[in-house]
Amino acid sequence: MNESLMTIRNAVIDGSSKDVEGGIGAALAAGLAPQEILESGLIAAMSMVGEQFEQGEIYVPEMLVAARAMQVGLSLLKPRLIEEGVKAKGKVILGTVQGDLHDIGKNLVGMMLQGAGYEIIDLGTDVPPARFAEAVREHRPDLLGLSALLTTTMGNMRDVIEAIEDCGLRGSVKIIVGGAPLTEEFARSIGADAYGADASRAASLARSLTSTG
Ligand code: B1M
Repeated sequence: MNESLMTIRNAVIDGSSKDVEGGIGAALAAGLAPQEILESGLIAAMSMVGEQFEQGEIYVPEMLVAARAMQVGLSLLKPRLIEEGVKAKGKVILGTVQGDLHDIGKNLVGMMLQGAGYEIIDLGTDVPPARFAEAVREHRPDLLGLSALLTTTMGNMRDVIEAIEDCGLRGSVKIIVGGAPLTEEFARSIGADAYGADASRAASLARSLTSTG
């Protein structure tokens, strides 16, 4: 594997933002594609961090510094990833559901959608159902994207969809859900329009759900 990708992985795992920055600079200078740096460097490192956490080798503080280093890497790659963005194809509201603070995947989905030409309104993390419904009423988006990383919070997606139904707005917006514990079947069971397994799938789903042709 390319040496700079190794540097990036180790730097994320060690929580060293400075080395992530150096590694990404080196990888770009070596001509690696931003998508490859993202997948084989940053995302690969994060799944190793997850495994170490699961095995009790590291704890929440280490996971947090790794996440910060990953965010630094994402912000460096962001301009490259959205470079191809053209004029807005539609409006998307994004958020992580109530009780859940994980936002790296959601941010990545936001970047990919921005790169695909969508205007993004990001409500952040730990967003209550009423806040989602209020934002849909206010902004009238084409799409609503919900993220959840915990088995204990994924059920809150159903509450968001119900809140939007209760306001009579369900017919006006397509809903994509995603996050590591979700499945296609779960998405269907809560009445979402689509399940995005990853950020690039979310972008292609957005394109097909909003295409008029
Ligand atoms: Co947490 N955490 N965490 N964590 N964390 C997980 C999710 C966990 C799987 C770790 C583990 O045990 N192996 C586990 C969940 C277990 C479960 O429920 N099954 C877990 C736990 C238990 C917890 C705490 C409860 C720990 C504790 O306090 N004891 C706690 C909960 C806090 C809370 O939310 N209330 C907690 C806290 C944290 C930190 C704050 C330390 C930090 C988050 C920092 C941040 O996000 N700003 C953190 C991290 C970093 C992780 C892991 C290691 C990495 C998550 C990540 O960013 N992955 C994670 C383990 C893992 O996932 N391997 C873990 C990289 C990211 C690019 O992937 O988010 O999956 P992901 O997003 C993907 C897809 O899922 C998809 O596309 C993305 C990119 O392709 N996707 C969508 C996501 N949203 C989408 C939306 C879409 C479409 C696709 O459409 C709208």
